[in-house]
Amino acid sequence: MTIVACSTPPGTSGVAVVRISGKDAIKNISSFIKDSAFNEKTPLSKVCFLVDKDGEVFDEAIVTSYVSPNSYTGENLVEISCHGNPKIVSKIIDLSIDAGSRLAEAGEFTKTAFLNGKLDLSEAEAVASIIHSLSLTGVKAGVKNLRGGLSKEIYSIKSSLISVVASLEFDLDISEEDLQPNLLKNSEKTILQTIKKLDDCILSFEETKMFQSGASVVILGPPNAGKSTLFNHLVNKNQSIVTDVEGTTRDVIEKNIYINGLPILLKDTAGIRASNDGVEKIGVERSFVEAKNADLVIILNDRDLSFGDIKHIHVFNKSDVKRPDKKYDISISAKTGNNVKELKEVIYNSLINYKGQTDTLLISKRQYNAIKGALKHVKNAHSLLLTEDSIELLVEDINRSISFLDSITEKTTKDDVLDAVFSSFCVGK
Ligand SMILES: Nc1nc2c(ncn2[C@@H]2O[C@H](COP(=O)(O)OP(=O)(O)O)[C@@H](O)[C@H]2O)c(=O)[nH]1
Ligand SMILES: [Mg+2]
Repeated sequence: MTIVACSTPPGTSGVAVVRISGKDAIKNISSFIKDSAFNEKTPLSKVCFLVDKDGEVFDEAIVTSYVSPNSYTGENLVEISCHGNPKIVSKIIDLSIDAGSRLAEAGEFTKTAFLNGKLDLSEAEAVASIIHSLSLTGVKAGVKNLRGGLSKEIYSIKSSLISVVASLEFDLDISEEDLQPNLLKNSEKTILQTIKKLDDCILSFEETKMFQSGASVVILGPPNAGKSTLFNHLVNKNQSIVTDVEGTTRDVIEKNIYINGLPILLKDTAGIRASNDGVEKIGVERSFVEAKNADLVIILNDRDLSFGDIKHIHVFNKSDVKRPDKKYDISISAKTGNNVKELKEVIYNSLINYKGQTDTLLISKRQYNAIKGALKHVKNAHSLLLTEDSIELLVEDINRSISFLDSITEKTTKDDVLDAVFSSFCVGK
């Protein structure tokens, strides 16, 4: 089946790109390209007139054809770069459909590329990550994986596990009681190295995720601590109302900022205090909900407030007029801006404290879950090895771990996994 979609965002633009992919893609365009010189043997890029059914020219476009298998999708593929008027785009799509194609679903071009073996699953996920990442660091992680970064690392972990299984099984075949003297020791070494590598992958994931989709940072503290003043200073705007009347901020106010390239959704909240005012009370409750879901809480001028598991820093504000009575992580003046630059560093370092022990970058929750599954079974295998209980069970655990690793790169896979991966794409990709 031949599919068609616009690959550029909807609306008016300088140029829009319509893509057509499928066995008949090149035949398909001949119905609306004047004097088409395209054929299914030679790729070609050419300025063409686009004509409607009456033969009237409705646009001049650059048309590029790719011949199977040398295209993004692996099929015959045509890209039409027309003027970015939505009327022109829909005319092209209509004419292509009249000539036998159908509208592509979200991610269908990349899914086709995957099904034709042009990309493995981790590479296809990289495409989504490149498109949607909120920071250049997130984009770079995607590009690395698009070029096979993750797949290579997974293959290398997998092959060392396979070698452990192979040698254990070989020995089992010879004699169950009489294993080679160094075999278990060597296997343990490989297993421990694998555990370390998988642990590193998991540690790096949380932070890669932040570079892709941003971290949420909540400012919390008593009324009048200067939360809104600090918020305004960090977002460089008078966004949040600052007064010396307690209880001014009642709703959560949020804004996107970047610190060292890290996308952050910064949130200003209502001051934490007991209040009889119904609206303010709801505001205070919301402040706590926000804080509980945050990646980092900045607690302003309240050394006694703490948040257990949730990352938090204690910041002393109004250093221009007061000295801290207790030990805070940092002392600032939101009003004069004193030490706010240093506070930004503290925020960044609190969020990103993993200093990258590995190049492997997981970029999706699916990959993360697979690595966790693999890790669980390698750890099981390790405890079985220590007790020297059952080599068969040990081998089984390693095999399970290998299947989890396989699911990351898999060339062909179950439909539900495929749908989960490709539904996050935009139409036209
Ligand atoms: N001297 C001084 N005053 C500040 C500072 N930060 C905030 N304020 C003042 O403290 C009052 C309350 O500030 P606001 O940002 O509304 O506090 P919030 O209730 O925590 O949001 C305002 O009058 C601010 O001008 C600071 O660093 N130094
Ligand atoms: Mg406020």
